[in-house]
Amino acid sequence: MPLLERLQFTCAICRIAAYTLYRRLCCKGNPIPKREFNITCIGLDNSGKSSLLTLLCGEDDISDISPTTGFNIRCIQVKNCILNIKEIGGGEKVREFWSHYYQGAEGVIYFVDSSETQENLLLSREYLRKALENNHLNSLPWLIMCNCQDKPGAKSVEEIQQIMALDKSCLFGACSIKSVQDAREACERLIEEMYRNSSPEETALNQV
Ligand SMILES: Nc1nc2c(ncn2[C@@H]2O[C@H](COP(=O)(O)OP(=O)(O)OP(=O)(O)O)[C@@H](O)[C@H]2O)c(=O)[nH]1
Ligand SMILES: [Mg+2]
Repeated sequence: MPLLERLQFTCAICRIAAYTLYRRLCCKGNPIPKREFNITCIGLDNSGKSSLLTLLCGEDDISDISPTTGFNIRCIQVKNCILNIKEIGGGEKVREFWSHYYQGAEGVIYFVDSSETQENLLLSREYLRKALENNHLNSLPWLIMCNCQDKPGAKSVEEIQQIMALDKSCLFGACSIKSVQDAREACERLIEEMYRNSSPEETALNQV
């Protein structure tokens, strides 16, 4: 083989080797699709559902949020998961329809304004217990979000746990619009629970 051709051949082999090495080191095939979870989010009016979820979506402005009259769908990325959160209004009239929106949920987030009066916390407990008994929700992982921790007189997670006195074991998280990272971390714990609650086939598929 003439020298020039031998040189071209060697260069081609080197290029293929370099490209293969690059693919092995940098490109790990198709990205694994993100796991999605459907979540129902409830809680009395003014407990901060819309505000906190807006902040979790990465938006900064929560100044013009009005009471939710029906429901909103929010998509939030937490870790490598997408949470499709159905946030239902907590006003007196809307509460009666909460159960119409439960089907298809894989997890529940229940918001509490931790600074509320004892009377309103007991009212919140009443709705929480009723929702916990629902057939669509009772076997799912629950996160009780003790929100508004920044407000004066806000009760701690332990105090809210005592007031709620639930039979079911639920996750509890403390947060406020000023500590969104705490809410994110609580959502991460909920994701772990939802993975545990998934069927073995689904879990295996997501570990590929
Ligand atoms: N200080 C303080 N205020 C909050 C917090 N979360 C929400 N708020 C305020 O509480 C009010 C009600 O908040 P929303 O997010 O609309 O409450 P919601 O639970 O969505 O209410 P509904 O849609 O009626 O069910 C707003 O003025 C918020 O700015 C919080 O963590 N700390
Ligand atoms: Mg709302």
